[in-house]
Amino acid sequence: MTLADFAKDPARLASLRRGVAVMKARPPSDHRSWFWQAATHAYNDALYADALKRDPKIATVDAKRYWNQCPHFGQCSADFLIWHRAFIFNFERILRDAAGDPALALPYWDYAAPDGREFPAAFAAEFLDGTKTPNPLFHPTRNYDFTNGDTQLSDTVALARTTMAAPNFYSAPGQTGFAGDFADEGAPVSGLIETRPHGDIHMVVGGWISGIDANGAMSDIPTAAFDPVFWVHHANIDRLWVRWMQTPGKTWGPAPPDFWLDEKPWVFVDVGGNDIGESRRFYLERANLDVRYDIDNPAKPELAVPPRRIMVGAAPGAVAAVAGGAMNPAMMSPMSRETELAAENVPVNATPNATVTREFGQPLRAGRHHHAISPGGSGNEEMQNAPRAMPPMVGAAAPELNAPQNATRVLLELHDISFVRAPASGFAVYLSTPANPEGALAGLIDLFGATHKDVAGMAAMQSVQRFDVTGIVKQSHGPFTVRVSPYDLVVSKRTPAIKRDDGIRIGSMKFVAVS
Ligand SMILES: [Cu+2]
Repeated sequence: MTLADFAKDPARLASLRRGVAVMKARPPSDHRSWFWQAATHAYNDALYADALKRDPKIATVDAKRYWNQCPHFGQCSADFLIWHRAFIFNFERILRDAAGDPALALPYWDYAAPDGREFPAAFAAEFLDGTKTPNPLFHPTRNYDFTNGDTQLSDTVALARTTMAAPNFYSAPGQTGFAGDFADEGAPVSGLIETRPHGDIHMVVGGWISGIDANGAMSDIPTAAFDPVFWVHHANIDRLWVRWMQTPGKTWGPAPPDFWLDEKPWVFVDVGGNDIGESRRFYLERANLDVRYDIDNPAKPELAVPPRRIMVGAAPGAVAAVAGGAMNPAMMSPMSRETELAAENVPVNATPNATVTREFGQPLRAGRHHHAISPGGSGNEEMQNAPRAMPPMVGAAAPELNAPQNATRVLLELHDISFVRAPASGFAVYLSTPANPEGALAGLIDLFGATHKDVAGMAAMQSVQRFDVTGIVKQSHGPFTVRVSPYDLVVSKRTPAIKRDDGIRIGSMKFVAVS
């Protein structure tokens, strides 16, 4: 049920608070503790050092196996929804057990509803109703202007219209999916829901805490799940997934292959202390987890999970025949090549007050800086049915660069994204041409997790984001202008919000053809 309704019942709210308080009081080496559950998502060295002081036994935990498991570190973007569903499912059982209340279910923070636009009051107060009793749902590092009610979510973020209107679950060439892509490991094209509302809400709640010169917990991956509001945020992300599935006219887009659906990539520790981890297919079908929402309606059929293509035990030759054209092209073609078409290495500084532009004056063409991801294959191994997106602009390609002739996708890559403070605005990227100066939306910059430098045990990764601009590039030869436009995460209820410059920098931009 919605958090707003849930919070109206004092007994329910007390049960949630009790569960969280009990978990927080458990030693971090206990898999049912707050630390363990949050670290399962991600954690940093400071949090670990603090936990070690309280409980030397955590040094014996197999951290590699159980912690830092969230798929925000270059795993394919299609794992975002599935992993987080499995994660909150297991968490909910531990919370219920800790509260001693079999009826307790995680409420969801419905930010699209009129009573969900502000930070939830039950989580905001440091102490309970004028007492000195700490509120277990409080977290000290949050964006104060938002949690004290000075600002509320903008329509853009709260309603996430483009995300909810997406026709495809998984990304198809030229069309970013609601849930991302199962073939984009390494440099993801984030799924629509992962950037908005998911990432936007993380940035709004966490923000930048000027008093301590640090990001709020929610705006940084390794600290996010330590804030209790993380769980009601992710419960809503899971519910929005269900709502999207109930909306008529939705399709899967490219269906993932069976081996991907049947893989069991993750392990969690359940309430009883046993390792569990089901297949992606298992978590995709929410009936398996008994995940139910008040928006459920048997009269509204949901988009069904694609049936298994191959019967177990079928002759090997049947695989190719049955799987045929339904698979994602990138997945079918391990020999895929990437060709750089144009690059701009002068950094762009994005500001909350104005759109900044970067011109790609020359029509895109295969340049000298090409690189192949893997040794090129013979013509037979290239996609047979690929849309021929690119021919006009690659006429001058060197002979070994025939790849763009049958390019399946054109990507706009933003490299080396960084910021000084967790940004108080979001940024949308548009691609415009002389014929369309307004430009078409390429995507939103996913600033939540743009940098990974503070995650325990992980080397700093250069952050790359990719936008599939195949559709836009197909319609024009350019020249292209990339526009980085700020949008409001929140609106102020009193004075106009101050637009803070957060030192957001995009190191370089590239157009890349994938074939
Ligand atoms: Cu999240």
